[in-house]
Amino acid sequence: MIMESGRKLAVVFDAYGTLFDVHSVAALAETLFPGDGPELSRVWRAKHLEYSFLRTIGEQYVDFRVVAESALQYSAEKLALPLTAGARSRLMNAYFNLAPFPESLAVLQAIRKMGADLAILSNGTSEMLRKLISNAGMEGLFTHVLSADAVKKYKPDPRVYELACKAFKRPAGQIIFVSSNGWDTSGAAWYGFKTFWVNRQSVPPERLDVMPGGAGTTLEDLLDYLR
Ligand code: LAC
Repeated sequence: MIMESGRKLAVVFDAYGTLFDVHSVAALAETLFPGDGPELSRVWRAKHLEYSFLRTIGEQYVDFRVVAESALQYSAEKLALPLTAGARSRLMNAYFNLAPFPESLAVLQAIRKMGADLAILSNGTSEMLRKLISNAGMEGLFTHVLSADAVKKYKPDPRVYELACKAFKRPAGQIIFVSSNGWDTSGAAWYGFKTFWVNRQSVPPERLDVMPGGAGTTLEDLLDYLR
């Protein structure tokens, strides 16, 4: 499956939740707010996404770091947690330093070894993505690191997915897009990419008129799909 139309395969990854574990902030959240750590992490992530969708629909773009901070503020208030400036800054710092999933690096290396070109296409800013990549020892693995910040819209706006076509200079049908977020693989499939869904939470498929081309529970399952 590596050579398609005589060209190298292009595999494009979502970042948050797919390569990097957004819930790795839960440990610090639990230290700061015993008993509420996992719930804070869950509400924070959901609100972060909701705000990114709303800001795109309402044409009120601010970058993903700012959206993360406002979503954190809201989530703490919602759960009645006293978020001091110090706690906010520690949680934001944890968000900038999310842990990769245990299999992320090895799977990326294996796909590179198969001869494919890799990219990240994420709502995160370039600066946020650079830090995650460098912390995880993933430098040099990606041909392109693409941020929604370039078009000031968030996925699933088609103008964000278009960044990958422009970068690889090929049509959407010749790109495989990988995400753990069902809404993201749906948006990518609407746009025309081939998609692979890393269904880490074993949730039902989204009912949005499209289905992923392949699915698994960790990135390791992507290796089988590509072979
Ligand atoms: C990303 C988030 C939204 O674009 O998962 O990386």
